[in-house]
Amino acid sequence: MELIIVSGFLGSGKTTLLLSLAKHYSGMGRKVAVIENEIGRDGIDGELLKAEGLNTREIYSGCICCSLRCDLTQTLLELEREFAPDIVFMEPSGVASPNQIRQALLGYGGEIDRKTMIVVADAERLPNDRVFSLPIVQDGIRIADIMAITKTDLVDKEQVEDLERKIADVNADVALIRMNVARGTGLDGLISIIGSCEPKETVLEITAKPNAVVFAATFEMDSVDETAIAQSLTELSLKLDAGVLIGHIKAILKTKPAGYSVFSVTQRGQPAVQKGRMPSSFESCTLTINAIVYGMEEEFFKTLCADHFRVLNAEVPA
Ligand SMILES: Nc1nc2c(ncn2[C@@H]2O[C@H](COP(=O)(O)OP(=O)(O)OP(=O)(O)O)[C@@H](O)[C@H]2O)c(=O)[nH]1
Ligand SMILES: [Mg+2]
Repeated sequence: MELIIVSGFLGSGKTTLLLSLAKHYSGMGRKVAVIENEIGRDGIDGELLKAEGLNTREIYSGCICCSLRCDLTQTLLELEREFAPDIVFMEPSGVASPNQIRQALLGYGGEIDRKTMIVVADAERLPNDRVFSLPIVQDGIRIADIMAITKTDLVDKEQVEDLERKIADVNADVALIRMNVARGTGLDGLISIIGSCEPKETVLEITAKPNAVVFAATFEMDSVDETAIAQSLTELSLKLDAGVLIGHIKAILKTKPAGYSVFSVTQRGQPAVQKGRMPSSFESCTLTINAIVYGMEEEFFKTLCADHFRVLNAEVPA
């Protein structure tokens, strides 16, 4: 069994990339499974990947190392026993350091032939010094086997080159690949690097401490207005002080019978990026929101979010 970890800063494009890779390998006849490590009780990325037909397990241990280790090893063992995949993709939550994931896998008793650590680097936000210097980002660069530089379509070439230089200053050995994941640019190159690279087993002594704050909630929706939801996520980003660093403000609308739409805001004031397929009619619908930021007091952020989303014609859970 091969394990491919797709790690990286919040909102950098991990799930989008993982989905493309998983579809590629299952299209080649490989048996693929996914482990999603999410924040909050109701997953967003896991729901999306399941809706896309992938065999997906979710773990909600956040980034507390010992519970993450137990849940991760148990889920891997279960997958091995019940499904015997050729490849397991794992997406750690954007607040779990990739170093912690590697530590959590030390001493795993099952059979993993190869562990590749891909760290996703968002060309739009990573050059920002405040993001680049976060311990979690520095850890990722230092232990990555491959860095996939995403969102190269949103910035000019100089910014990408600049980011590549900054990354090389921290880790000169890491393999770099430029990507526009939405379009599939760079995917073949990445697959070829995955096939040829020799993964390392480095574990750093210092593990980045997460200091992000999280608001996670699921609402039952009486009616659905996708435009209002998209606008609401952008408006929330604008209520945050300029000093607050947005990790990812995201949401999934999920209907019964099957259908979904996902929304994503990664910058202050950004119009939400929306993807998915909502059916024309449905029996019921839930909205799961997951907002993670750096630089705010937790209770204040949670209250701000709960008050903000109350207007969405939704039943706010206690
Ligand atoms: N333009 C562009 N958008 C991208 C690219 N890769 C990802 N995105 C967008 O970036 C947003 C965040 O992508 P996700 O895949 O959800 O990011 P993530 O790292 O899984 O986010 P978390 O799990 O919340 O940390 C989505 O709106 C994606 O469509 C890219 O290469 N180009
Ligand atoms: Mg994700």
